[in-house]
Amino acid sequence: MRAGLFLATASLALTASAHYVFPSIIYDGEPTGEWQYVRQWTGEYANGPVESVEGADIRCNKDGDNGNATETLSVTAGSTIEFTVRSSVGHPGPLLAYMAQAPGPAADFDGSGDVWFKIYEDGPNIAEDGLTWPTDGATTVNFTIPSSIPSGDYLIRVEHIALHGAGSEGGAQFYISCGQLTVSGGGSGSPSPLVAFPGAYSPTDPGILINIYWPVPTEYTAPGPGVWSG
Ligand SMILES: *[C@@H]1O[C@H](CO)[C@@H](O)[C@H](O)[C@H]1NC(C)=O
Ligand SMILES: *[C@@H]1O[C@H](CO)[C@@H](O)[C@H](O)[C@H]1NC(C)=O
Ligand SMILES: [Cu+2]
Repeated sequence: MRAGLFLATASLALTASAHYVFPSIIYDGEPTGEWQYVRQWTGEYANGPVESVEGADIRCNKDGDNGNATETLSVTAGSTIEFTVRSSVGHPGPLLAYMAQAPGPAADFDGSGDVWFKIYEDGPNIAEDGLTWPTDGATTVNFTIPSSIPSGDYLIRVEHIALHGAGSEGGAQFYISCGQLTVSGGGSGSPSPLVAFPGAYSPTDPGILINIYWPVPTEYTAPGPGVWSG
């Protein structure tokens, strides 16, 4: 009886501690402050996920539409940007990144409308006991800013989708942060396709409602549009 209670408590603690958040950017090898260039969302201290793809929080997390407490980082097109993970990616699932050009300063942009294009997604390893992803346990993640995007201000949205409980609808967990960037040295590309958040995902997308363990899937398609090739 006592042992059973202890086990139940221990596994609850393990579940909570497996949560994570993306609080800061490392650029050009230089760490920046937590929530300096990344929009601090309400409740971030708990590292918890967004659980609905249909609510406003799927865009930039809870209250992440407001950028006036956040600085905007100068970066160059074609360079690599890294996000820190607090404390590490604790669940299996894909890593995705999107950008959206702001009509004015990034701090003033709420990210609404068909403005988001995908710049990155990773794929799984298919093993005998289920799907695994390369970010398992990662303490930082990184992507390249496409070299041909037009110069200007952007939001960058980093997203890790945890699929350990995704076999039933509503079970996937979305770990999301948005950063503010001023891109220089860009080109004349036309990023596409452009999608809206919410809107880009449905709770029954095959990359969101999926049992990654059994029967072991033979393929995996991440939700959202294809990656813009730049
Ligand atoms: C931040 O932005 C919100 C909404 O745009 C505005 O209502 C608020 O006054 C701003 N706060 C500051 C400190 O500028
Ligand atoms: C960038 O991410 C890849 C995985 O996508 C990883 O292999 C590589 O080590 C990362 N680079 C840095 C500098 O963290
Ligand atoms: Cu978790």
